[in-house]
Amino acid sequence: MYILEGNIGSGKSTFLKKIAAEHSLLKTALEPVNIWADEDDGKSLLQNFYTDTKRWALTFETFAMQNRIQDHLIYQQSEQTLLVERSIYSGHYCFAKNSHQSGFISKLEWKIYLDIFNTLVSNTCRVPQGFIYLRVDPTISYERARKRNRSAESSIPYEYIEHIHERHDDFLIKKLDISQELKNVPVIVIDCNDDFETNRAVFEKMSASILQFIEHT
Ligand code: TTP
Ligand code: MG
Repeated sequence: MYILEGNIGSGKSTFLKKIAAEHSLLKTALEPVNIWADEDDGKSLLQNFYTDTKRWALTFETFAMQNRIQDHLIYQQSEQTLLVERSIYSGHYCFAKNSHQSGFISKLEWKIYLDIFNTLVSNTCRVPQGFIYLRVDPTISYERARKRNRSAESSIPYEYIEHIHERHDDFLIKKLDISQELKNVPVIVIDCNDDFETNRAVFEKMSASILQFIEHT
């Protein structure tokens, strides 16, 4: 299993859809964002998170963790090469950690969340074969997320995108505060500032690097 990581709006879903259309042997899985964007009682969990962050951060991060672990357990059984959008690791090291550092999750809530994370993840999940980090300038991911126009995300502040960008760099480039086992997982960093949705040459260059990485790790 290989994991495609990157900020909100960096282009992960766009890349997975394009590569799946061209490489039928490569199995891909999109992030289950629909579950969080489902509108029950008029508001989705994602919308609640962005409009009343302190109230909803722990609920959102815990539910997202549960969803990601459930998927990870299925993916790690697969014998095919799988390319998956986001993971329990970015959910934890980028999003939940950011919610804690930004004060959206209190010290007590963080302790509860960490207890659940450490017990479940260390006992059930195997680290992936590699991480593919689609790295973009936060101003670009902000613009792409706005262009995509997911209704629950209309209130995302630019500052949040900037923080999530820093958390991705901490996790995948600086490898800050992560376990040795995770540090040993190879990471390829792909600069995705240039538009690859419409520019064929840019897409081909990035897919060649990613396919080569998968072949050699
Ligand atoms: P997505 O592929 O939806 O971004 P993502 O999957 O990384 O985001 P999330 O973390 O929320 O899952 O791309 C966001 C938007 O940007 C989409 O409308 C397509 C547009 N886009 C471009 O215009 N040019 C590009 O080169 C890319 C990659 C995306
Ligand atoms: Mg996506």
